[in-house]
Amino acid sequence: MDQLVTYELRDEIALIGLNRPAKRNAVSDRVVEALNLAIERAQLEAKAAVIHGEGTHFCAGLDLAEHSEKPLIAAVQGSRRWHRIFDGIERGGIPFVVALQGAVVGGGFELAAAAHVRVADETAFFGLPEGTRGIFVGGGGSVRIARLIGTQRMGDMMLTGRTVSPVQMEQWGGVSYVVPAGQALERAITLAKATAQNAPMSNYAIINALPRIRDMSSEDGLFVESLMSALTSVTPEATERLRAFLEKRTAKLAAPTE
Ligand code: 1HE
Repeated sequence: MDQLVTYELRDEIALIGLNRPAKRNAVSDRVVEALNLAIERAQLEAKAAVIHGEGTHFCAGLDLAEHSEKPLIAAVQGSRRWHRIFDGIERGGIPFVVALQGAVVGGGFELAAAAHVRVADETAFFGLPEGTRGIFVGGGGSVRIARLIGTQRMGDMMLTGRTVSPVQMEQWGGVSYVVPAGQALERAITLAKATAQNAPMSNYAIINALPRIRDMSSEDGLFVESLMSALTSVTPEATERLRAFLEKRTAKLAAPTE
């Protein structure tokens, strides 16, 4: 049987592909478990990861055929399972970049929101049709998507069932890069490689401290920031990288080209 989620380790970057294109990569229980295995494997052996979708759509969200059969308690437990698995992306040990094309819908958008960097191509469209389907988000969207684009915009998408273009989504803060059709995966890999060059402790701090500090009071956040700042500074990687800059052995920053 075909793998529901593909996995390839390429130059220390894990490429994780949703691979159910005939069902527009709809996320069934088996897909979410396969995704979990791929995420755990990536955390062990890769320096960064890219999540992408096979076919013309990134992900049509929750598998509605499977979901419609579920009793109440199984639906709650299923949602909590998505939460734990997506938390392993957002607060794991390595950066995740997501490459988006076609439908980025419902649970597909929630998955994308758990990644650290989002790249969409011009064919991408975003939707939260939960209102029209008689359900609610269950993959962490009410926390992550609401914080990315704002509760009002998320509520608008859920209530009206509208779809949003990648350019609009970039203006709203839901994606960071919009690229020509067919180029999202390539750009996502390039960005993942860039993140993989960082000191591991810096990446760990960025991934784990930032979302926690967001949930703290300003005073607690600043205190935790000072500890993370000091901790990262005393690592051998920081000592070497700072010295390399001062001795002009490393590249300077340059103004953006686009
Ligand atoms: C599916 C699903 C799905 C497609 N679950 N089977 N998500 C949605 O409400 C989105 C529903 N899907 C769509 O609106 C469209 O399928 C798409 C815009 C994504 C793609 O359209 P298209 O014309 O390319 O494909 P299609 O012909 O609609 O679908 C191809 C097949 O995939 C078809 O099955 P077939 O057996 O008739 O070939 C569809 O039934 C199937 N398919 N999407 C199951 N989602 C953790 S809570 C999160 C809550 C949500 O995610 S709500 C959003 C659910």
